[in-house]
Amino acid sequence: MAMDTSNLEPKGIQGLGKAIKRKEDARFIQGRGNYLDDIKLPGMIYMALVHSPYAHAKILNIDASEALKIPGVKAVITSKDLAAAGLSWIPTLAGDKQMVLADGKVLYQYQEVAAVYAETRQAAADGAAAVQVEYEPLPVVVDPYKATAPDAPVLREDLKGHMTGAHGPRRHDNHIWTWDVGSKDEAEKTLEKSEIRIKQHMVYPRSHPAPLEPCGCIGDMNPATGRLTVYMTTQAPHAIRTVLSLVTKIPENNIRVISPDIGGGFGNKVPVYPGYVCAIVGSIVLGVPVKWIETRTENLTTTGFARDFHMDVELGATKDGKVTALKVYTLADHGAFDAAADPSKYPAGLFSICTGSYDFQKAYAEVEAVYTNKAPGGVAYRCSFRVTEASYLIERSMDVLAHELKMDPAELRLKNFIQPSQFPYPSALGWTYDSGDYEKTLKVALERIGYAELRKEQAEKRAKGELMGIGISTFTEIVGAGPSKDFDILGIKMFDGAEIRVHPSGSAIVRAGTRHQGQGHETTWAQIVSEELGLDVDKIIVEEGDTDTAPYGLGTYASRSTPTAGGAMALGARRIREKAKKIAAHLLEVGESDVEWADKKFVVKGVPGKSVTMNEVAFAAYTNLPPGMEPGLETTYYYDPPNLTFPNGAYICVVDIDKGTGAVKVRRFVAIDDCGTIINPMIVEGQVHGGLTEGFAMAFMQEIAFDEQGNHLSSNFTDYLLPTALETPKWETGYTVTPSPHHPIGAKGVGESPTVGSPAAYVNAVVDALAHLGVRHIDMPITREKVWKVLRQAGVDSF
Ligand code: MCN
Ligand code: CUN
Repeated sequence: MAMDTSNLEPKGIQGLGKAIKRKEDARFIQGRGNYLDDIKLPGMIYMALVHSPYAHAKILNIDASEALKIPGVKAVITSKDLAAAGLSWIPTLAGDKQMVLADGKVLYQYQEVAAVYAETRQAAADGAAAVQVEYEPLPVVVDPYKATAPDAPVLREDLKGHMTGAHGPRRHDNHIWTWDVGSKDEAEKTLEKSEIRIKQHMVYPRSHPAPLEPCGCIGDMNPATGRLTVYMTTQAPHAIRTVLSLVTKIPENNIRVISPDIGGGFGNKVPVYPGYVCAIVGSIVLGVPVKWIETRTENLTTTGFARDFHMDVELGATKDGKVTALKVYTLADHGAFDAAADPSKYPAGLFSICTGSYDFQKAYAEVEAVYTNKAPGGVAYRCSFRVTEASYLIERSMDVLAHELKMDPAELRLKNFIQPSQFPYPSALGWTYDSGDYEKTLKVALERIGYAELRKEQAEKRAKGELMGIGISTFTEIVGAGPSKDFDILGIKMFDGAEIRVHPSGSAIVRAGTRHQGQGHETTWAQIVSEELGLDVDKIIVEEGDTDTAPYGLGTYASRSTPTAGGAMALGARRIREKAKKIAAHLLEVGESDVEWADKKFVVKGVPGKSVTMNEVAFAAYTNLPPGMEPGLETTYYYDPPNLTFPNGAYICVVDIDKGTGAVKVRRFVAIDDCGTIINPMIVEGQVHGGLTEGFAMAFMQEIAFDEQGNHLSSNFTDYLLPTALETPKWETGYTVTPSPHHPIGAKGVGESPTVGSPAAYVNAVVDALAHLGVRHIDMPITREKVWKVLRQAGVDSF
């Protein structure tokens, strides 16, 4: 069979807006990716973890003697051993601290209790199974509301009696922090005066990113040189290096973090997990490389949970549908440790974007985070750090209001959108939206789906007793974590670096501090540089993920790569172009002011035939320079964006519901996104398809659930469902382009928009289909069983 080599054919200069195939796919589709588990180092041993069967229990004794008898088992460590190294607890990115291995008690089912090191993976697993742990069960709190009760069991004994936490005063023993924004007084007064007032409780259930590749780490301490190399599935290698250095006191230049190819991150690979720490500690102590890689169950039960937001919203409006005020109270279930990766200034993440696309003059939001007997939560899943919850809240609320007003939900939105003339728009909760044309984006979506005809069809179907619904979500995202004045990780300011080196023969290597996990940076960064420098896109290699070579950067999450590193690429390339221009003038034997950059070459003004290409300039940069000029053509550019970017979109979903079974079929889904200038339309399309599919899964299929004893009910893929091609709808996508005025190429992030924006569209569609039966809200996941119950309660006949 002939190999498809179209990806390897010369592409020439392919700048912004070109739908070229992903450069990285050539290696992925040929099985030549280099993922963590592909890495095998000489003398490497393996680690497995012992997990707690209880959600809350005292540890009376840990006996490793049987484990140590298993052939190949080299060592077993517990919290006590880590304490000797000062590593039994580690700081979390959210300002809390977290046990590495259970210290005296366990706080959630599957919590890591001991680490076993062995010559083979199998021996490590056998060793872990043979460790005997004696537990004394304690009362369990799973419901976050119960965790706030005065008689609730105290989970974090280390904090007992602490009246102040990382982010202010604590209200009760399971309280983490309360964060609020906006004026409560003004919002309440306005609500009282409002002609219409709606209230709604809604839950965004706990979910999990479940990337194809689970998390893993190889610690490789070289006892001869004192140099520690860490291969880690991480979305933020530099931040990890700095934190590792601060925690272990190993000088940062003696730590190299390599994040190899990553099989999906989706936020799951942002936090620091106990397994990482134990693999590194094992290597330091044993002097050999130690590999740890999760099983699927470990991934689903112990790492990176998201959502679990329990929200109460109040929204005021005039009788003719102008919104007046928004007030939100949220109880956030963060599990046993506050491990969220929220920047310190915003403990509730970017939830304060909850006024959405609408011109609210008054707003107030309060988020209270509590501990429960669940794995650390509040972490990321394609969320822009709580924007998913905020967007769901406001988009669902607008539909509840439309229902109350008996107004069309599209009309209600059009009436309340922030207008193009209002940008830069200061929101009531403190953001400055950069740009957008919400009305246009919605109108494109309405037109594309044929909204008016669908409403007619719906009325006809309703008359016949058939169930059809149309759901709209016109969300505003906030992405790009930077600028450094507002954001830091444990004090490390958030900006991003790009290094560009142009070689004499006109090829280049480009490096960034971001780390893609499937997003296509090897292609899009090359396209930005190709656009700015006029170099062939396939002659630009992009490298990320090795802290020894990449410039410092804060990593890839919060759809920040394009807003930050993308900006650094463009500005770095422009800086190179300034020098190149001087060389071009020298080659063309004219003054610099006579040269202009036109059509991706340097041209003598007014003499179109007289020009030099960047390839020629690159060669001259090493061979034929103007007198006194430093040789070479390269730069490192650190870009600290002035603001975040605010992508938006208008999504419309059409569903048909089977009266008998409660099955919901998504008939159509139109997604119009606006992420400003598009670098690669094919990649953006892929991002949108993936995100819409994940949103679909959350809306209809997924929930990380627990029973009252804290038993995890979603620990594998038969209980936590992933959508396949069979249930996934056909997506209809489109774009409007409102460039970001402050971004060097006008681009906004897009990676999370579809997961942020789509859940409300699905739920709104289902509720719309059932609204005439008195249904106002259904919490996700909207399973067949839930809909079936609603239908039977409403007295709907099955046939
Ligand atoms: N892009 C573009 N034009 C734009 C915006 C983006 O061509 N106007 C391109 C970018 O250059 C990049 C991709 O689209 O190649 C996504 O860009 P961006 O929105 O900047 O997001 P990041 O690269 O920072 O990726 C992070 C984002 C997040 S936070 C999650 S979670 C998520 C997502 O990306 N995880 C993913 N998409 C994912 N896609 C895959 N395949 N795997 C994951 O783990
Ligand atoms: Cu919120 S998940 Mo992504 O930011 O890595």
